[in-house]
Amino acid sequence: MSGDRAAADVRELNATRMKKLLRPFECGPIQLTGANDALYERHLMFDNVVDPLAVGPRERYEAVARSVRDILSQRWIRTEQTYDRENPKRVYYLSMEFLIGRSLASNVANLLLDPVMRQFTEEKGLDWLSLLEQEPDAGLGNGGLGRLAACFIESMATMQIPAMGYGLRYEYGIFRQAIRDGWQTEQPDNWLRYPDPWEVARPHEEVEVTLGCSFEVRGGALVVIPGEPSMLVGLPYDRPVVGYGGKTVNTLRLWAAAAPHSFDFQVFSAGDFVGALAERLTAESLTRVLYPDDSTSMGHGLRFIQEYFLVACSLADLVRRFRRNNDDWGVLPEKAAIQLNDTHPSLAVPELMRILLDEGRLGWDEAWDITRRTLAYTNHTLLPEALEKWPLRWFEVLLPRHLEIILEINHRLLGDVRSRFPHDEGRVGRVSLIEEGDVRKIRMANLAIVGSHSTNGVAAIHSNLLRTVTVKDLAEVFPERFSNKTNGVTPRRWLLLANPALAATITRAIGDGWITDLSQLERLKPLAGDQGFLSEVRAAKREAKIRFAEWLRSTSGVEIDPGTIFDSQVKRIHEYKRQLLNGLRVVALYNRLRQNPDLAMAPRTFFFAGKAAPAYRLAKIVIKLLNNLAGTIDGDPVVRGRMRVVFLPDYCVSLAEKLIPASDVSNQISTAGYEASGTSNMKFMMNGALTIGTRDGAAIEMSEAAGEENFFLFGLTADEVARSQSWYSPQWHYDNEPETRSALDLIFSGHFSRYEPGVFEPLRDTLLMHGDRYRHLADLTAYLDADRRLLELYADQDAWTRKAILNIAASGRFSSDRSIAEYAAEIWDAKPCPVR
Ligand code: 26W
Repeated sequence: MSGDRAAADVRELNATRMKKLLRPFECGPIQLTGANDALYERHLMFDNVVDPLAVGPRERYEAVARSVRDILSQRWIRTEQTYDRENPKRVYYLSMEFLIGRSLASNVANLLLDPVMRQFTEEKGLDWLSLLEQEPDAGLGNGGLGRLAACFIESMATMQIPAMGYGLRYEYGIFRQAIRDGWQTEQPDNWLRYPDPWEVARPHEEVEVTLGCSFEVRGGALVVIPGEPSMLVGLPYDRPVVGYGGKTVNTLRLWAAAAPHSFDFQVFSAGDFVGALAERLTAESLTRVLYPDDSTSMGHGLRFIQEYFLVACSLADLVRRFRRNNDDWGVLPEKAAIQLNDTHPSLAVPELMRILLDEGRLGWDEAWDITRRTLAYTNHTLLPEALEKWPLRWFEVLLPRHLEIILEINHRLLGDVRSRFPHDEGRVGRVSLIEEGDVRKIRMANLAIVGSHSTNGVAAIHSNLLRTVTVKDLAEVFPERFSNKTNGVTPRRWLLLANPALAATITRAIGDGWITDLSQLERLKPLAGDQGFLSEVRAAKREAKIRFAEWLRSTSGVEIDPGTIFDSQVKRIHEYKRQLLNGLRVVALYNRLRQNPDLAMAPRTFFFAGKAAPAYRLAKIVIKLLNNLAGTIDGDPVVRGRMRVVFLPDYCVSLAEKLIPASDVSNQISTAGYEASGTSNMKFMMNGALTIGTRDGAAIEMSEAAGEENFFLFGLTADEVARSQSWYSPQWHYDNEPETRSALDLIFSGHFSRYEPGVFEPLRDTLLMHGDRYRHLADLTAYLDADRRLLELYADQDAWTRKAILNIAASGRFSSDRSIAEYAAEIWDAKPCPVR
């Protein structure tokens, strides 16, 4: 059989498998028996030991959540029993972040309990929406990578794949952002202050983790005591992951660090009882807080230990489960697929080797073969400063055995490369797991690629750049390992739950099959010409906008007009995402209105939301600028009613769920080649927003799916950006483009910072003085041009809505069910295991 033929067969097989995985299943409602009747009252009274009439809203939320958990617990147990009995290949998704947000509404919806809940809350006189607001977001992630993990585990449960998420139970999630005088301030996110009804501690499944040294946290800094091996305990806390239809309830297992029970108080017989207890606190401090950096690897020792802790706990746990049902180590790759969410858990490579070599007593070659066939790696960023590299010295102190293994892997790798690419020492240096220099470092991406059978990027352009630029030399050594898996988002949370009006409109038109088979949205395409459907979709958007305006008014007092265009950019604040470019657009439009108050321009509300890493100075100045734009423009009578700028503080999953359905315009304006995929772009598209953006990340595939004529694309391509070093001159744009110049002049004249002279000077420096790596000014004119086209279209409401419908209809590919079907068929070889 020819190679082409074989590849075609594999593709066909994968396609059939994927069809099976995606097949919608029949799912009847959960039976509510008499036993469930009084669940709520019982929880209210016995959990709180209080007169049910005297409880507050938090207790009511907890009692409702616990009742829902009671209802799903049988399915949860049954799910694990089924897996245990049938011993299928399991998928383990290892991630330092799971940005899951709230659970009550999504669990109720996925259990198909909505009608029951409606009746129940009515009977009890409860207000469902305010009940939901009682639940804090589980903000166990920074941004896209963490939210992707949350969408993926939901899809895997819906598709009945025997999967488990492994992460850390941070006591404090991503900080809460408040804006003071326009500046970001950070507050601790104490999301576990009250007992969390969704988590179940599993003390009998705790695991032990050994480190090559002891450590303490003093004044927030890590103090390592070398040469004194120490032990930590990982306590699992399980959270249910309810699949749509409620048939499968998988588990998200989060590890909390603790000191061992056998903690040696004898050592402190000198009488330092209090000191000994303080040490216990040190162990617990390991999972205290999520590192709030996305896209810079800051090299904190505590983060390094966190990463090892996640890996050690999760592998010990899954290996223990594997050994219960299998006594041959050799079948591990047939029973477990471990997906590494970025390099953060890539210590899994030496850890699995250590287990197989030292505990399994296997030889190197067999251990290596098993390790590689079990592990797979997903890359989420090309930014060089985000690629993790840990000092070799840290391995010497903390993980000496792992270092030994890594050095042996490297020795064999370099030997191989030398024999396959003779006289190419440059390549040898670049593929090496070790970066030489003053401080020798381990390149975690190289380790993950070499130690696994699969490396994927998260959108077509990203996977190509990864393979042909970022890790080119390694990709030429192992070309067959590289593939693309374009991201997706769960339509249950991001359409069904977040946008009830549009979801109902869609269901009326094409039935509800789309909920588990989003490709069915294609059937909306012909309806883009149907006047009745057009007005229904328009009404749904209007409803979402009113709902959002109402929520904003009641929670913050800010009044916005649902009659204006809602134009949003929501995501982490980062130079490459170019919120600053959007700010320049806003200033340019503001200038147009100031110069010509009679200008016909549809009134617009510009929304911004997003957090900056606390140490990212420039990103914080961008937040300050956006807030000052809001303040000045709001106070300017000339533009009143024509444009507003609103910075929504504390961007989180729950805010996204409210704003995205209400948005008309989605800004996806990263410097081309920098945004690996983006996922909010997909959520906006599903919710009928039109995208104005650059040809970057998954937006490229989105525009291909919808047709470029239904997108507002502009700006440099990734190729052009890559080759722009030679010609890019910010000063040229300033000198030759009147709108660019007047926008910059207005900002640096102090118009938006009357009492804060010089606050924005650092922005002038990055935009004009230092060659601006992110090419803001190269794209501003094109952005304004695309914006003009967008406003023209908006003037024709039917034409606008038609394009919105064509976008919705083309968004089916961007369901995380499709992504997961691809991972399952092409990386994991995992199949559904229906719960019986
Ligand atoms: C070590 C510090 C650190 C922490 C997080 C470095 C890098 C990260 C992530 C890789 C950043 C991230 O969230 N990347 C985003 O991943 C999404 C899911 O694949 C993509 O959609 C986004 O484009 C990408 O920026």
